[in-house]
Amino acid sequence: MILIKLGGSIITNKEKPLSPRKKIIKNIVKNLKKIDESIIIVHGGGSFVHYWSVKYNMHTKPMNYSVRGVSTVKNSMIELNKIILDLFLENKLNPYCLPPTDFMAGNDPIIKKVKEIQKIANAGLIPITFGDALWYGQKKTYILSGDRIMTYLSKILKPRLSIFVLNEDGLYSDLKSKKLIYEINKKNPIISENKMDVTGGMTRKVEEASKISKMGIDVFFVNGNKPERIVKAVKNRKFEGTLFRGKKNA
Ligand code: IP8
Repeated sequence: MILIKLGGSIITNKEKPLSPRKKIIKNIVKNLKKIDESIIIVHGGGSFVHYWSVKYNMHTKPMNYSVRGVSTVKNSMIELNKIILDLFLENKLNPYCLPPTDFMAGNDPIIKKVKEIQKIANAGLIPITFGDALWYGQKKTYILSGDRIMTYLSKILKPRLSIFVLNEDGLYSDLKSKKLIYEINKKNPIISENKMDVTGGMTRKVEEASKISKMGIDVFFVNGNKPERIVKAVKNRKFEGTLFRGKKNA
């Protein structure tokens, strides 16, 4: 099984609130059709959801956030999720919408429920889940990032590969020249912060990718503007992007 995160920066126009990039999503979906293993999709919020999360000052820490904010973030995420589901269906793939409330209790994954996701994927459906505003308990809520979901699913389901689809070629050693890092060998690469992203943007992605690779799973960062690279990563062809090589006990 292959686990794929469609980052918010690739599926939405981050410069413009509430704007999906339908053409790019469609191109990605068309390439996903070329993969003949089962896949599970996680997607981010991009300019749909982070716009509201920033407005209502909501973060990943469980707190008493504005109930209006929780409702609005959730609603906006559902809107983006529906756009993605429709594009999968229109392009003859069979998505299975799976909000994280289906497999999360507080901020813990429900192992039995997560294992069920694998069975859904094995049956030929494509489970699609997403980052969300979630109930924590005792009047508290929190923002669960899709990147964190990647780590939970990787830990429990042990995919053959975990892929983060980005709006960039991968990680750069130098932002000016955009010199690509083909393989991460530093323990904690330093990444610049993005203030518009309440869940931590690239910093969180690198953090979660490092955790997943330490489970012994290869993690790829690839550019979704060139979606054939996703297929290349899966089919072990000449890969372009950044690899976090799976190393147990690293
Ligand atoms: O874009 C979105 O998930 P992410 C989380 O993967 C929310 O961090 C609801 C802001």
